[in-house]
Amino acid sequence: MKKVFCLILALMIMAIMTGCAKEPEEEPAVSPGSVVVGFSQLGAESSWRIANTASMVSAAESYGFALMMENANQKQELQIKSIRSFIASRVDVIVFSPIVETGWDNVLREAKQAGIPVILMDRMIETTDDSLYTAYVGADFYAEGRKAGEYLIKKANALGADHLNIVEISGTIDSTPMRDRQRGFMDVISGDTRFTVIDSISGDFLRSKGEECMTDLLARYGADGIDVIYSHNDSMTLGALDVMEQAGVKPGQDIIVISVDGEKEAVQALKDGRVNCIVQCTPALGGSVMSLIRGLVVNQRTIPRVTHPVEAVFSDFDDLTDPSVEGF
Ligand code: GYE
Repeated sequence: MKKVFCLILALMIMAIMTGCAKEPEEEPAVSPGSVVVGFSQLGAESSWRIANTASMVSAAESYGFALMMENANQKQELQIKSIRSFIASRVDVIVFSPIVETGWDNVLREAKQAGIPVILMDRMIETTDDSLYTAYVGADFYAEGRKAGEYLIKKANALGADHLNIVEISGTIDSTPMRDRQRGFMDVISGDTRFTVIDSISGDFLRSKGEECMTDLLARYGADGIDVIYSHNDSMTLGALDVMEQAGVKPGQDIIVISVDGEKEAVQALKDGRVNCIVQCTPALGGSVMSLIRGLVVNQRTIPRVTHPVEAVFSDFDDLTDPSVEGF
């Protein structure tokens, strides 16, 4: 009898304790600023990047986290330096958007030794040691590349085209979006003999380089030699549109233009018929990142390893007056 009583008592105490340990999901369990997030942004190369930085700043603010943010101006050395300074400052978590995929193991080992978790935001790294980061939040760039290829097949079918020459204006060499947008696109179109990729040059995700690339391409092949432009982001696309129009070429009609991102100016160009397809890539990743940080640092929970946002495709096959066709 005594034993049964003790057991019931123990169970009651456990129930009370677990009840107390549970925290409501939505309530911040910390005082404002007591969680410090070190964030290394890679640069300010595009409208996408600027919107992404703004998303991180406003999400950190609404979660009550202190954000130590540094911008690396497109230089990997500066990102490594920032990460080292976050380690020295003993931040609670490090978030960074790696400019390229390789070369991070040493600095991430230092973060691991210091017991500071790392969340990759937007881009991935290539490493043999998966314990060097806790989670990745960002787009599925391979899927984006595939969507671009699938659009092109649909377009070629609709036009009844028997052969199309494609030029690719790629993003920053060896970055995840560059590698995977290319791979996804090629995997979809390469078995189809109607398509030839005649050239691929990098515009580093910059509008100014998009202009330069387009100038080179027109000089090399002439407008008649190019049927399709596949550009890895809107900033480069917008630069290329300017150059085409100055040369008397009608983008969207004379040349099929496929782009990625979905910034306002590009979505407008799609509505105006100067772009044919935009594969959406959202820069609004701040909310997901901060929510993971709360789970990991504040509530000490295991967090999902990979989080991909849901993304759409907008194209000239859609009703572009639909209010969901909107840029950031
Ligand atoms: O598409 C481009 C930016 O990594 C998803 O980087 C990002 C890419 C984005 O500069 O505009």
